[in-house]
Formats: sequence, C-alpha cells, structure tokens
Amino acid sequence: MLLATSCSNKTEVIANYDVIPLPDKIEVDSAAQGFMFDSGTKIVVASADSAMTRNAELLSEYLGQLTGTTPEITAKETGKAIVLSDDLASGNKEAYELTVNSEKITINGASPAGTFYGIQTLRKSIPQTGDLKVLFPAATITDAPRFAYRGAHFDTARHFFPADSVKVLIDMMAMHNINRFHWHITDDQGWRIEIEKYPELVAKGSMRPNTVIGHNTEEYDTVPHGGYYTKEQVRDIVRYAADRHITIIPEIDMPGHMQAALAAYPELGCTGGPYEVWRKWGISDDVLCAGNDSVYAFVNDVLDEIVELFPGEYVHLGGDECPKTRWKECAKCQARIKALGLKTDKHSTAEQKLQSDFMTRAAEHLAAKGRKVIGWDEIMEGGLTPGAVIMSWRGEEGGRAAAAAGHDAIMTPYQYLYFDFVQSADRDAEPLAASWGDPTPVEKVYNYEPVPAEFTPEQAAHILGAQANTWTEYIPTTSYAQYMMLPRMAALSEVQWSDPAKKDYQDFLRRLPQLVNLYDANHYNYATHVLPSSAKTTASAATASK
Ligand code: TNX
Repeated sequence: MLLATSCSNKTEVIANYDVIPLPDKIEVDSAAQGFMFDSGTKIVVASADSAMTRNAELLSEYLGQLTGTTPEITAKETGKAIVLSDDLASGNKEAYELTVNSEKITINGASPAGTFYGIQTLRKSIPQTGDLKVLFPAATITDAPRFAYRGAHFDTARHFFPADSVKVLIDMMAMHNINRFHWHITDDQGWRIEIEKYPELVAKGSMRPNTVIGHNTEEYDTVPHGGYYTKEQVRDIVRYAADRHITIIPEIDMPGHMQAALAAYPELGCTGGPYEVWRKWGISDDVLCAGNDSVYAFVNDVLDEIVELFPGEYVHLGGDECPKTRWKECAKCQARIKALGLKTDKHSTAEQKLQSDFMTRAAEHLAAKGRKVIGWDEIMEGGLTPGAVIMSWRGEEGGRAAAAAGHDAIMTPYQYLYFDFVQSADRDAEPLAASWGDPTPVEKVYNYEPVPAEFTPEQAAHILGAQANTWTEYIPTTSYAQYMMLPRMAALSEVQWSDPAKKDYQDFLRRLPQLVNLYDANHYNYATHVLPSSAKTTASAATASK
C-alpha cells in the first residue's frame, strides 16, 4: 500500500474499501482518477443539523488521527472536498452511499446515522497511520445494515469501569457499526448508578470490601472495590453515545441479581437481612421480595429516574436467574400468590407466575411512560410479559419461541456470543475467564446466524438483531475487556450488518489486519489468535491471576 514519498514529506497510500463489516456493494472504477486527500481537503456539511455537524467533527478527528491532517469543516462547497449530506432516498434509515471521484468524496446517508456509517467506512479504508496523503480510488459504495438492532452488552456491575473507559468502549462499538449499548449497570456485586430517592444504593451498594479470587475459590483478595456513575456522568455518556448514533439500553436487573440493593435497603428482601454487597460470583438466593408493596414502589421510583436519564425506547428489566427459594418460604410472597390466584400447573410454578406478575407490573409502569421493555428469556417462564422483547441467552430457544408467538426477540446465545468466554480451546493459554461454556473463538462468532433456517418471513421479521455480552466477573480492567472483545466484535459486526449470502471467513481474515491497524492507532488491546503472524503483536492477554 506504500506508494512513494511525494514532494512533500507525506507518505502516499491507497485506500482499500474492503472494510469490516463488509459493505453491501463496492464498485471501484479503476479507469477513473481517484481523490487525493491532503492538507487542501475540506469537509463540507451544508445541513445545520447538529447531528450532521457532529458527524463532520468526528470525521475530521478520525482523519487527523490517521493521516496527521485534520481537515477544516465548512458549510460552503469549495474546491476539493468531502461532502456530507443526509437526504438519500432509502427505506433503511441507516443506509448510505459513498461516491469518490477526482473532485470530491460524497457521503449521503438516509439519516445522519447513515452518513455516520459512511464515515466509518471511509475511515476504515485508510490502510495505515502516519503523516499521510491518501489516494481514495474512484468508487461507488452502497450500503445498509441487515439488522436494526446491533448490540453490545457490557457489565459494569461486577467490576466498575470509570466513565472514560465506558466512552472508550462506545468508540469501539461505533467503529464496528454497533448501534445499541446494553449497559448492565446493577447486580449483586455492585449498584453503580446514582438514584436520588434512594441514596444508600450507591452509598452502601456500590462498595464491597474484597472480592473472591478466581472461580469462587474460598480465598478473597484484600482490595476494596467500588464506584458508581453520577447522574451527570450518565447524561454525559448518553450524549457521547448519541453523537456516535448509539442508543443506550440501561438494564436494572430484577427481581434477582439485587443483593447490592438489598445490602443498602434490607427491608426490600424477604428475610430482612442483613445482606452484604456480594463478594463472590454466581446466583444469589436473596432477591427482591415480591410480596411487599414497598418493593413495587421502589421499582417504580428507580425506573422513573432511569427513564429520565435514558431517552431510548427500551429499558431492560433483566429477569434472569431469580431463584424462588425465598419466595417459597416468605409469608408475604405466599399471601400475594394466593391473592392473585396463582397456581402451579404443568407449564410453570406459582412462584414463576409471581415473577411474571412482577415483571408485568414494571413493564406497565414503563408503558405508561411510553417505554418498552426487554427481558432475558426467563421472563417467558411464568407467562410472557405483554409487549416485552425477549433477549435469548440460554441458547436460541427463547428467541424462537418468542418469535413464533409474535414477539420481538434479540439473539444473544451464550454458545456463540459470550465474550466473557475464552477464545481458544487452549484454556491454559487464555486469561482467566468464565468457564461454564465452551470457548467462543472468532470463527464461531463469525459463523453465527441469528435467524433460524426454518423461520417464515413473518417470524424472521421478529428477530430484531443480535448482540454479544461481556460479563466482567473475571475482567477487572478496560484493557482486559478489550482483549476479550477484539477482534470478536469485528466478527459480530458482520453477523449484525452484512449480507449472510456473502459470508466468507477466509475473506474476513484477509480484511482483518486493516481494522487491527485502527485498533493500534487507538491503543486498543486485542487478541491475536487469528491474525497473521506478521501482524503487529503488541497486544497481550491482560494479566490475570489464574
Ligand atoms: C449468566 S447471561 C448471567 C450473568 C453472568 C454470566 C456469566 C445472564 C442473563 N446471566 O449474570 O454474569 O452468566 O457468564
């Protein structure tokens, strides 16, 4: 890709549009003259729309980072320019068209989000970093995503990650055309978001004095762990994500995975406690009491503050792994089961139906505020919450059943899309990771197909998309998280974005090193299992005690 050193001392390189995720259609006109990006190039954005202005600023930043030349942004078309607009006629709002001739590059999106994905493609086509002039070959690229929901989940509860780290993860998602960040923000081991009405949630619930070592050994470290996001930080992160066309879906996991909240407000549990912010991993028997009216008031109050912070359409209510041990023995829960007339039948137990009632109440509260809910596939157990979107994690069965019943579903089966699992069969060569499932190597992620083959078009339309989950029991740092996510996120992005008919793992591997250059430019840590041995291998498995 290195051409020659021209009269200025900039190195001239040729852009390569074979990026990840692979665009729908790339037509290069090798007979025509391409566009030379250099210090004379400006970015033109005619629209006064703030999202388009932000797009232009991000493009300018990206180009500056890669080439050493940060182009000026102007509203008037002048000379050689990269022209951004958002009036492409397309049924898909995230579609874009990118055209390159000797005079200009135009990126026209069907919305500012579409333009943004064209910007990502342009940025990813630059094959290296340095003090560069870039020759963009004459071309027309037309592109649109396959799925509207392209998610990445990250758990900031098991370990806390500072706000700046969350922004870095959002940048990584944007680079992979991901548009939904599922933010797992509360769990047994830490409550990490400020709720004004319940100040003890963060005062007590965000701190644990120490943490179990490894896979629930009997040994504990001696390091207090804690942290939470203030409302101001959350608003800033929501804005940062929105600038990158990413909607945040906050998850307040209930009625299980609530031990940190119980440590702060023991009266919300069946036994009254005392409870501790959990110092080990797994599934806690201590959950919210479903027979106590003040618990329902608590849930509504918390959701009111959550809705006020997160403008997106969906709130994730969790619903996973809620043992019924306490409810079975709790007089209040049993009284409620009786009052509601819930009975065990061959499909579900009375306690499962109680959970369904619990989730439905929360969903109704949100519906009154114009919001929809997502829940883990367990929420189907005692009767599906009306209108809820199912997130299918214990395999694909939940997603299949939901779609068959006319519900929307998001596929996130652990067998393919869990980034907290090791990425090679050689566990000893991998950092400490979740060990309850088989490894999920890059190729396995790449070959995942979210729509079951036997689905009718009507059922297929209920599969909104796919998402990968990164749980952080064993992931204490951002660099470690990056190692677990990259390059699996690249494989995920093709599952979410590209035409499955064009799937070709070898071709993906051929295109990967150019994306890895961008990882290097951003100082991201990544796994090197599938990279050619000639590729830079500055990355390393983050240190972890095994
Ligand atoms: C299962 S996926 C969980 C999480 C754990 C994860 C570890 C899901 C809904 N629940 O609470 O962190 O396994 O891999």
